[in-house]
Formats: sequence, structure tokens, C-alpha cells
Amino acid sequence: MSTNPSKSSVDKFTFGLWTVGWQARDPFGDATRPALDPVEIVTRLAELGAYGVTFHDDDLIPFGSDDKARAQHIDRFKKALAATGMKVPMATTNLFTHPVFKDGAFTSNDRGVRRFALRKVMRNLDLAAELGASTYVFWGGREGAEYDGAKDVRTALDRFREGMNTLTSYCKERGYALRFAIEPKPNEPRGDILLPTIGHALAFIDTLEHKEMVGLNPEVGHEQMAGLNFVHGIAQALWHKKLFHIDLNGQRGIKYDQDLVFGHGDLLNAFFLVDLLETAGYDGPRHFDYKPSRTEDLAGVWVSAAANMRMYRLLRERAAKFRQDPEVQAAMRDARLPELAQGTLGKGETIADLLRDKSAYETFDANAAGARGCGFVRLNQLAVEHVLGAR
Ligand code: GLT
Ligand code: MN
Ligand code: MN
Repeated sequence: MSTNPSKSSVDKFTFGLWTVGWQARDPFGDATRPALDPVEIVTRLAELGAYGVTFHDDDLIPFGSDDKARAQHIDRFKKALAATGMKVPMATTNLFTHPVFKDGAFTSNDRGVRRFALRKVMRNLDLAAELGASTYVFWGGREGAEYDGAKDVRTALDRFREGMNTLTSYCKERGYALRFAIEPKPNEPRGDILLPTIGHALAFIDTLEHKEMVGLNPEVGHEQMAGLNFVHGIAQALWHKKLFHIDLNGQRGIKYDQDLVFGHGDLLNAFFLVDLLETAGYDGPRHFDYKPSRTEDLAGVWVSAAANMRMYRLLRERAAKFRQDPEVQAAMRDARLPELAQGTLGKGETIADLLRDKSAYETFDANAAGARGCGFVRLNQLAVEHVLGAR
């Protein structure tokens, strides 16, 4: 039961500079917290036991900085990383805040904006490679539309693909060992965003020139905003070998993007997510993309950051106990979970063999099979009891 949230960098817990650094400005109200210096963020997160930080170009270097100011921001950041041992496993581009991106970046109807976006990404790819990042995220928050007549979606997807192909080629030319991770989201800030779910993004990636370099960075809340089951989405991403990175947070149902602390939304789904990540051998960062609620002061920011890591560790501990519990193992057998791993056709069995097998059809008792209970509720109750610490 004891879970010590002490420093354990092997956990690879990472946070975006923009998460704890969020000043809590929303469409209805002003900031409730002061800006935080990236150096302070690195230092405080290191003290809390995080493994690393991630950033958008503009989180580190304010938009429009000249070369001299840019170099100074980078230098201070590098010194903070060196002093704390914090890593930068991922970086990304801000292609959504400045008004120039109001109609998108790679898919803006305005060609000049598209070219500017590619150059902005290339510039930050250079920095990401220099800082040793292995993943580069693409969240296309402004790639979309409010009106069906305002965007030719098929042509926009051509431009999106052209952008991704150009940027993978750029990395190859420069010899960068970066992999790209597309982050789907159904809506907000655009009325409808292109590549809205894991499934849409997977299909898109399959059309890319260097598709082996491109995978996913799914976010808990984004799939849940679309009413989808995040655990199922992650399982399919893993199945396609496309889970390159993950954004952990909490969301309570189909509404605006809440970015709550991990586990503060659908707790049971978070439990099974941790179980999946741990048992499937996902070895990438556990990246928290949350926003400390607007109600919190600076002390509350650090409380909420620590809560994400503690939640992950607690759920990992519960999930391991769930799997070790003999009653759970029996319930899994009764629910025929191991049987699903057995091929439906026998080894070497042909279609002719299947057609000859009378027990498969002619004498198969469909009514008896249909009457048999599956035992899934018992198994789920055991899971809930483990989450509650009742077992
Ligand atoms: C933005 C968005 C996140 C993305 C970030 C990466 S930025 O805050 O809400 O989900 O992961 O661009
Ligand atoms: Mn979000
Ligand atoms: Mn995210």
C-alpha cells in the first residue's frame, strides 16, 4: 500500500513548460497566476522527481525574439538542464497562438502562412536535435475549420501530408534521429480539427512518404472529448507500433478540454491505461500534459504537478496487485481471456479443414454457447476493489 513519491528518474515522468507554466488565462477571464521562468520550472520539477521537460519554441523563446535574445534564452535553459540533470525527450512547435495561424499552419488557405509554418518548425527541429530530443510532436490545433465551406478537406489533407513529408525529409537530410508524433484532437480551438482521433491519424500516417518515422502522441482528454475509450485507442496504437509518446491527463466527459491531473477524470480508465502501458512494455516518457486549475495559486501548481506522478505510481502499484491476485487470475480464466490468444484456426488448418469440421458448425451448440455467462462483471468488480484499496 505504501507508495513513496520520492525521486525516481527511471519513471521518465515529463512535463511541458506550458503545463505548470500556464497562467490560467481562459476565454472568460484573466490570468490568475504570474508567469514562471523556464529555469524555475526546470528546477522545481527536478526537485519533485521529474525526469525531464518538453517545450514549444515559443515557451522558451518568446515569438519575435532576435537572434541574440534567442541564444540567451537557450543558453540559460541549457545551464538549468545541466545543473539539474533534467532531460528534453520531446519538443514541439507553437503553430496556434499567433494570429498568423488563425486558419491553420500546414493547412492554412494562405500559402505564405504555410511556408512560414514549415520554416518555424525547421528552426525548432534544429534546437530539438541539439538538445537530444528523440520525439517531435505535431498538434494541429488550428488545422481545421468552423464552416464546411471554408476548408476543402481533401486538399487540406494534401497540404498536411506535403508538410509532414517535407519535414521528415528535412530531418533525414540533416541526420536528425527524431521521430514525429501526431497528436489528435477533435475540436477546440477550431470548431472541427483535422485528424480528430487516433484512428484518423493512423490512416493518415499510412499515406506518408517516411511513415516509419511518424507515429502518435495521443492525449487522454482529447479522445474522451470525442466520447472514445482511451485505453482501446492506445491498445490499437500499440498494435500498429505507433505509440511514440503519450499525453496523460484527466477529462470528465464530452465537454471543453479540461486537462485535469491524471486520474482526476475517468479513474478506472486511467487504471487500465497504466496496466496496459506497464504490461505492453511501452518504454517512452510518461508525459503529463495537464493544466493546474485556474483556482490554484503557485503552491497549488506544484501540488498538482506532484499529484500526477503520485497518481501514476499508485495506479501502477494497484494494477500489479490486481494482476497478482489469484482470485483475479481465476476470474480472468473463467472469463476466457487466455482463450482469445488462441488462433481461431488451428496451426496449419486449412479452409477445407474448417469446412470439414462438423463440430465447428453442424454439431456446434450455439444455444448453449449463447446461454453461457461471460463473468465480466465479477472481473470488473475485482478491478474496482483493487483501485479502492479494498483488496
Ligand atoms: C496545447 C495542447 C496540447 C498539446 C500541446 C502540444 S499544446 O497546450 O492543448 O494538448 O499537446 O502542442
Ligand atoms: Mn488537452
Ligand atoms: Mn497534449
